[in-house]
Amino acid sequence: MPIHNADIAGIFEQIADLLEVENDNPFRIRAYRNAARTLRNLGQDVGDMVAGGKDLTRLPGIGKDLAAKIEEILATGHCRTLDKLHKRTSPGLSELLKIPGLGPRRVSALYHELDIHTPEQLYRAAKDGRVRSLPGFGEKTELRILENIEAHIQKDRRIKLATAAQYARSLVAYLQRAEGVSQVMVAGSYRRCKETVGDLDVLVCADQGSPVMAHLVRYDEVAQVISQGTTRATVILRAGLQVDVRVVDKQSFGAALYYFTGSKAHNIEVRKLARQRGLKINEYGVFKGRRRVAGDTEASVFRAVGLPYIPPELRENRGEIEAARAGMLPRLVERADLRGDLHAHTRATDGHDTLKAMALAARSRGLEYLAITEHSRRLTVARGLDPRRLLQQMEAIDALNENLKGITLLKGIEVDILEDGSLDLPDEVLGRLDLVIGAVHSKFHLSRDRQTRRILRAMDHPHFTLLAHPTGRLLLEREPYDVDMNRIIRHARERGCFLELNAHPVRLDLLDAYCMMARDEGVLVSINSDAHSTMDFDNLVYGVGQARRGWLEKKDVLNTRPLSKLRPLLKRTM
Ligand code: DGT
Ligand code: CA
Ligand code: CA
Repeated sequence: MPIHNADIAGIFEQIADLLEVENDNPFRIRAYRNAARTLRNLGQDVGDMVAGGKDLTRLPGIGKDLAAKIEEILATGHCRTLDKLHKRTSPGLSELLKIPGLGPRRVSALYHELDIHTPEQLYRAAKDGRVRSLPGFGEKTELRILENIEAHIQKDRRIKLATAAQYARSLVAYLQRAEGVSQVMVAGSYRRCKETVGDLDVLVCADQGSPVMAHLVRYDEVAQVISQGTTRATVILRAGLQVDVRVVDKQSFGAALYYFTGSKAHNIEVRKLARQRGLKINEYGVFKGRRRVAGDTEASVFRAVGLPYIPPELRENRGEIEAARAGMLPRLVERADLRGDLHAHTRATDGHDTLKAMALAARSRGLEYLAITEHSRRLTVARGLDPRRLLQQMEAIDALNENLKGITLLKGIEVDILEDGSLDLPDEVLGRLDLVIGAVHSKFHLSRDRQTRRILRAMDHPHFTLLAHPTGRLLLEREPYDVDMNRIIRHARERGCFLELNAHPVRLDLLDAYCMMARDEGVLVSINSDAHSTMDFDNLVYGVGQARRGWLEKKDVLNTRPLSKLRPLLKRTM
């Protein structure tokens, strides 16, 4: 892993925060913060500078001591000063600093005045009303702290879908090897493709439960067995993920799969339907009196209650049951429907692979076009392109397209939307591209109205094609910025531009509810990988899962079009 300026800046900021919590010398603290700022604004990688023998002390705010620390971090990935601080302070303090609304100054007050070291202690103190009396806090702050800690603790218990998938795949493969097992499926929120999952609900089809349970608890990754019976067990994996495993026989497998896929709200509604027909549904089957009428497959369960099959991603009781009864279920988009990808980076900025490697990787994933959309100059941490470097890349793409077979590279940019809604590159450059993706990468905390108007203004730009990761949220890390998505979507329709559904597992942004809103307004959504390496094209499947949760069909997705149909859509007429 290369170490970027932002990584080093992050380490310096952590040092400054912890020193501030300890009430250390203010000048020392400020020195670390200044150095961090210098690094974040630097136009080139300090790693390259050091490799090229450049003198770091000529950078603003970097003296001998900090230059040595930068070199230490570049060489070892660590900074001993931070390691020492971590050893000296309780690990809870770093946790506290991560809670939104708690800067180092507040954490310091909590630590010194109330002896609070962890989020849990703070939670109790806030509940007891002990926090409001501290200078600089007050009742409102206390309440906000409570909410933020609740969210923070909650977040820690859920994990991202793509992370869960890694554990799920190996566990399924392992369980399949147990004696007498014919099928293993993961149900629950995982199967519904929710962006985060609380635990894994695994169903195993076998006649005998005990051998499966014995096999399960011998799994290398199992850290703790919470409970173990003959047909069900709950274990915790080393990664901290809880897994519920149930063994069912063939005739109940479909009913169990249906029941444990949920969601609970969906199940409850369908159970009502069954009751109206004099039927009873449970995890063993569908019953009329004591007679089983369905349950070996999920389809048989739906049939018994008079419904067509409803895909798992729709089972949230958000209108899918009514739609199913009316024969109006959407035909959800599938991964195989994607013909191209409109957002990718290369080594020219913060990607890891060359143009050609990215093109070949996209082709090997069945794509027929790939837009190269590097960051623009404003994003210095990513070594964003200025006009000169962008024009160079455009030439390289033209040359490569001459020789590539089976895939076409499109010329694009992921241009920063500046605070006033203008774009970070001149019109005459943008006008020469096949598409322009606009992205917000700064000033996340503008008021709702200003943030919304900033984006609307960017869309007014004649060359604007596509709004990248529309809410800016990072799953479990950063809340979405406050925007009026309804207005943005209506504006996109008026201006003839599109919204991205960024498929990166940390983003999955557009959110499912906004996918529906876009569909209702007739605004096409582009499911993009935002690939920074050749492997990232595999993430498209998570974007498709999210789109399916948002009820999108093939026709609602921009990049299901073949290139010939796409090109005219990218040409803005308004
Ligand atoms: P998660 O784990 O929080 O991401 O969400 P789920 O949906 O996987 O929830 P979980 O693991 O508690 O339960 C798995 C499924 O089991 C749930 O989606 C539906 C079913 N289920 C659980 N409890 C009940 C219940 O009380 N009634 C009904 N009808 N179904 C339930
Ligand atoms: Ca679950
Ligand atoms: Ca569960």
